[in-house]
Amino acid sequence: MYLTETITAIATAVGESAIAIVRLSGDEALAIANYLFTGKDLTQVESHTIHYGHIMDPSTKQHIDEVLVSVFKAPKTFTTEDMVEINCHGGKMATERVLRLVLANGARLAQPGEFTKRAFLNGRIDLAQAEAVMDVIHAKTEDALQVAVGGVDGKVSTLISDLRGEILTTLANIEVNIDYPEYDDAVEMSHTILKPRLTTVQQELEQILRQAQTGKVIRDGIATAIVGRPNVGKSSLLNRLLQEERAIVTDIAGTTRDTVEGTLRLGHIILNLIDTAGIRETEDVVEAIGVEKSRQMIEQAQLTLVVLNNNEVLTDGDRELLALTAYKPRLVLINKMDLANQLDVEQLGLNNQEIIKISALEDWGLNQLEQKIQELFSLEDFTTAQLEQFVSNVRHIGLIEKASQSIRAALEAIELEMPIDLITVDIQDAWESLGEILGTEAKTDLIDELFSQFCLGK
Ligand SMILES: Nc1nc2c(ncn2[C@@H]2O[C@H](COP(=O)(O)OP(=O)(O)OP(=O)(O)O)[C@@H](O)[C@H]2O)c(=O)[nH]1
Ligand SMILES: [Mg+2]
Repeated sequence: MYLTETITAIATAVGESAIAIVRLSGDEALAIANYLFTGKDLTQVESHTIHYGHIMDPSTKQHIDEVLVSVFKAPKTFTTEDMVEINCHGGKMATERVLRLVLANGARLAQPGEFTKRAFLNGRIDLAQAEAVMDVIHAKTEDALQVAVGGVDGKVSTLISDLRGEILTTLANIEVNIDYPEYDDAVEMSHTILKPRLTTVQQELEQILRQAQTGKVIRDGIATAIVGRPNVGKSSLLNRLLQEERAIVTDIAGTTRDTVEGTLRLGHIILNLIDTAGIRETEDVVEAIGVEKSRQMIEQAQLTLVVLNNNEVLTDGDRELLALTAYKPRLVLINKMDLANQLDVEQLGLNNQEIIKISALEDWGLNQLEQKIQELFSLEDFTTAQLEQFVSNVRHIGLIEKASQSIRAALEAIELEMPIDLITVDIQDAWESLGEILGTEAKTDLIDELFSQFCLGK
């Protein structure tokens, strides 16, 4: 019989806690745990039961910890293998000694994500579900959690599988026609029949992509860069929004050298705020690196907050920043409204909708800013049930876009009345792209890469 290596890891966070769990999975899991356990014979107990006892060092007969051991027998387990979870007292020492004993007696240390990887490789969950496990761990809001849980439950997988099913049926019908052109029963896959079918698939893909925009915002938040010349009050704004003194504020221009980050929750939306170094020409090497980074941030941000100073006249630096951000989602904040007006707003030549007047020092105008941001990223209305079907993972979104392009190419080929077997190639591409989401077509290095991003013990 082929033996799977038994893997182990501490599945709980490092540090002192009430309980810490050492997890084992594999053919030897029960035997190893039983060898170290004083209490019932774990190899004889029912599956899915918990047992009280001690972990004992077999060489010294010393009790290491008082524990509860959960026994899960294959195949109805997370990994589909035999699994044991040893619930130790949460001290770092006791837990590590238990882990060391498990390692010394036949198990090897699991790689990050290896338990979930086994669940995938053993066919209990597909790749999209495995990735959603990680999203559950990382979820920062209730909405994000709901999206992730839907993923683990396989709601997204079902959506994708159903679409693949529709595509496969179409492909199969075409094959029958090509192989048995004289076979009358096979649906004639003429252009006229293919077109409405593929159009439906295309509409479904587009609907998924539309909702994915919302899903992605809920899952990852919006990368929001705060930019402006030195001393206009960027860091003051960040601190106000986060309601804590996150960034250093002084009246010295060039205070912020590196980016400072923080998350702000606005209703369904999470803003990942990034305060940047004030942009200007500078001889200072450290500051210059910061300035370069700020420029990159403008590139990467999904939303830019350009901060201007009401108490100064408009400069070339301001104009440059406004030009740099003109074609991206942005809001222009005129700060220091509590001071005398020097800035000529008319000179900006901007739409009033884009401009918000604030005072970071006296804390006003920020409600209006928050309102504007919510309008800008107004999320489609959705129910909790829909939330669970939202695709939110960038890898999945990319593959759905690819599938959508292939179907569009097929539809164009139909318009051009190309031969059906050529159209088939595009339809097959779409089927394969969707398969990559579920992992049916995934390559080994992609799988290794994805699971390496997991936590230890998951
Ligand atoms: N009067 C007034 N002063 C402000 C306001 N916002 C910020 N300041 C002051 O402006 C100075 C610069 O503020 P910062 O928040 O450090 O400015 P910054 O844009 O982050 O500056 P750099 O990091 O150097 O680019 C500090 O003395 C702040 O107290 C405001 O709304 N009104
Ligand atoms: Mg600053």
